[in-house]
Amino acid sequence: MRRVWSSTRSKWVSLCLLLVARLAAVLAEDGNTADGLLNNGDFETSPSGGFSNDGLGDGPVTVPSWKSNGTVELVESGQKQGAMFLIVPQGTHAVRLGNDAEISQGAKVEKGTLYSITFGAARTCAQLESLNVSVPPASQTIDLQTLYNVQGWDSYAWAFQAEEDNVEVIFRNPGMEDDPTCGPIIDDIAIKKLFTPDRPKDNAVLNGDFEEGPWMFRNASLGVLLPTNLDEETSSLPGWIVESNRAVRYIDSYHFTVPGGKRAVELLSGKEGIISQMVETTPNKQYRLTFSLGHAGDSCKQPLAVMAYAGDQAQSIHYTPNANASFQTANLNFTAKAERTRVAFCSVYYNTRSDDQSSLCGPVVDDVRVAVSRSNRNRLGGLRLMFGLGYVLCVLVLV
Ligand SMILES: [Ca+2]
Ligand SMILES: [Ca+2]
Repeated sequence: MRRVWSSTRSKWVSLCLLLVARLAAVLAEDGNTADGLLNNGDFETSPSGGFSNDGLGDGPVTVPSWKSNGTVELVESGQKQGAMFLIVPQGTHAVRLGNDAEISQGAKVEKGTLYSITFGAARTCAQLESLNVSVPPASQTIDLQTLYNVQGWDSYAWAFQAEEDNVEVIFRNPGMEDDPTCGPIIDDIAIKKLFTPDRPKDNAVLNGDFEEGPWMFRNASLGVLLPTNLDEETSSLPGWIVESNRAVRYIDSYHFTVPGGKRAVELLSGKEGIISQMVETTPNKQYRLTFSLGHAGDSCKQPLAVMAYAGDQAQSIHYTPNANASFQTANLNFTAKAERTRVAFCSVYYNTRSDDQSSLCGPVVDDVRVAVSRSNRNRLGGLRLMFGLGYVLCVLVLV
């Protein structure tokens, strides 16, 4: 009896040991920073001495999980600066960066992999406010001048290719204002590992359905702005670049109307917000660009229209409101002139929301496809049929 018990126990012990070993292996393999909020990325963790309510601190404050340098201040919702209420994008706390101040946090990533950082930012009192986000050596300064919505803050995304396994995510205010406390407020900082989807067989467009993109918080309802990014290798929206000086908005189906799947792009600010992609084509072949054109369900004032570009063709297409559908399918035929053809979209108008009269909005684009046009295929099919018939005839004649 005792022997049976002891053998059962030893079996359990070995099973437990195996499980522990497996768990340790899994943890060692995957110690990488998980997708989502960085440690205390929402700045809601209380510092050891508690949140101080007295506004300006003396020198750097301790922000749990972050290293800080310069005038960094934890701000609280309801806090005022002069007559102005400070904006806290999410929850009740956020961080403000004074002149040349920065905060940083280490992240474990995979060398050679593309990541996107999503963060919320609001302006305070500076005239030319901007925010530098970097994962050295990659760095980008994002202009916070344009207010895209009346909430007073926005979410932005920025992507980088990891050059090391351990990187430092840094946010810095590059500004130099007379009032050192005038600087951007940041909040809700998240990271996401990006995948470049495979190019479908019958579509030359990569990520044409926009399903792969930056981190979006499930409870955040403003979408994520994609600022200027000319490098297709490091785009938060794999395959696409934002080639204009203003941003386009990445939207989700939880808070907006999206033609297909869970994600799409809302074009803002007329020709100042352009997304584009270079697609592979065969010169002199005829192609058809097809896409979904719709509204985002955000009370955007009509009319909505896009300018679609494919090679040397350009066409403006108006969205026709239809009670039964939130989008329509549009297309544009073109003949490829080179092995790479530029496909691009921008809004024809400067639209704003009808409820607040000032938040920027615009037409929604989704499910972008570039395929050899049917007439071309039919012609090819016809040629093939002719050759086939000719071959059969030849064989018959010879026999
Ligand atoms: Ca917060
Ligand atoms: Ca989609």
